Amino acid sequence: SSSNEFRPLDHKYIVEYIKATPALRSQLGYNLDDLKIREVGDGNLNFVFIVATPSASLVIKQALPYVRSMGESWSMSKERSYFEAEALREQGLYYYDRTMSVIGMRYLEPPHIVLRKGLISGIEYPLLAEHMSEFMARTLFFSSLLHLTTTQHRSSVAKFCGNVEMCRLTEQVIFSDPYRESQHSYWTSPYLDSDAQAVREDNILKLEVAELKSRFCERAQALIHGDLHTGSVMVTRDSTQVIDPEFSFYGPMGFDIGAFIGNLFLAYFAQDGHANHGNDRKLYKEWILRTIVEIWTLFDKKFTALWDDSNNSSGEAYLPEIYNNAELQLLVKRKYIKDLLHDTLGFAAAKMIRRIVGVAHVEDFESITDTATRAKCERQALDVAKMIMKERRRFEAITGAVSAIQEFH
Ligand code: ADP
Ligand code: SR1
Ligand code: MG
Ligand code: MG
Ligand code: MG
Repeated sequence: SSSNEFRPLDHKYIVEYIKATPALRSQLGYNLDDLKIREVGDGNLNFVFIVATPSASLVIKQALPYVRSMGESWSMSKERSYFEAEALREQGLYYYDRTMSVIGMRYLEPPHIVLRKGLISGIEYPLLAEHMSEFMARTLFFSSLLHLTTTQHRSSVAKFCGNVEMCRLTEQVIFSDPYRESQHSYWTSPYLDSDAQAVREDNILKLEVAELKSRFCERAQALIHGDLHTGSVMVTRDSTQVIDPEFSFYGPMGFDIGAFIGNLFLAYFAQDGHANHGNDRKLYKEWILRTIVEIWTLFDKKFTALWDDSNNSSGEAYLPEIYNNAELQLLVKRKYIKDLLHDTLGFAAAKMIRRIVGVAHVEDFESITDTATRAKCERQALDVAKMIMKERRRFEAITGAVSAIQEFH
């Protein structure tokens, strides 16, 4: 079912809307007398309602034609929810109404929390690396030319190529605004005034960010999530669920892996600001770094295993008649993974920089109330990110990059 016209949901209208929508009614059971509704959106873009009866629940997410955190003056196509729904088809989408830009999906019940909040609280997630490496290896491999024919790949690229406004938002806030004067950018002032200026005056950094931007805009390597930071993952000790794929399109794989790892590095650098007398967070910082190494290592293993097992698949990137001996196949795989590591590190660094001197900051730092302490944490993260962006090609393995980061500060 779908509506005839667009209208923003509120606590009252959402009840009418659910009652008039059989797919949502049946999900909730037919007795809708005792509906509890809470708007819980804490992201930058959209409105998210948890809807529950005493025995059933669901989440309703609506995109309005602007960026929530910036207000109505920053317009943004509500068609973003179409791409989110398309990406969610494999992952528990209940319902989609294109006119209303409304998605109905599974409510990830407590004790699920947003990973970023868990990281701020210092909680270890023993299966996080296993689950996230599996998610990334599978989504990226199966949408790439290692699995698809060029015909299949092109038709899938075409399906997502309309997500233009979301890509343009990323181009602006990640690859442009931090490197120029921008009315929207801010940082912990006055502490980081000269650091922000240094970013805008760093020629080598600008050369590197141009290369990353070109990869983001020009390389349709796989169907990526497009906003895979630690606020886009909900977790318990045993469960890891990726949400919020409204930025999805065919782009470089390293953009997703880098988003996730870069945000783990931000969580790492914020820990000193969350330390207190009871807990210096030293062991927790080590856990974060181990998790970063494990994510990459497991990703490499799982991705390579999918590739090894794909002998009879239709992937057309490396035709078996040409890549016809074990030595060459190994060379090709090692090169692919190494290039991907360098992309991943570059995008991770770009994601870190934008969260410190750009428009949308992260709670990891924003929740550090002492400004001098926050600035110190942010400066360390910024300096490391600049180093990683410039030096990324010299790292042969993730362990080298992580060691360099530990030695750098
Ligand atoms: P935005 O696009 O605005 O960032 P998100 O999809 O990230 O919106 O959702 C915002 C918040 O709503 C999340 O941080 C989370 O707290 C909550 N949320 C979103 N989807 C679900 C879900 N399926 N189950 C439970 N909570 C959710
Ligand atoms: C105005 S920038 C808003 C940011 O929030 C989204 O989740 C993306 O990360 C985007 O860059
Ligand atoms: Mg979000
Ligand atoms: Mg979002
Ligand atoms: Mg990010």
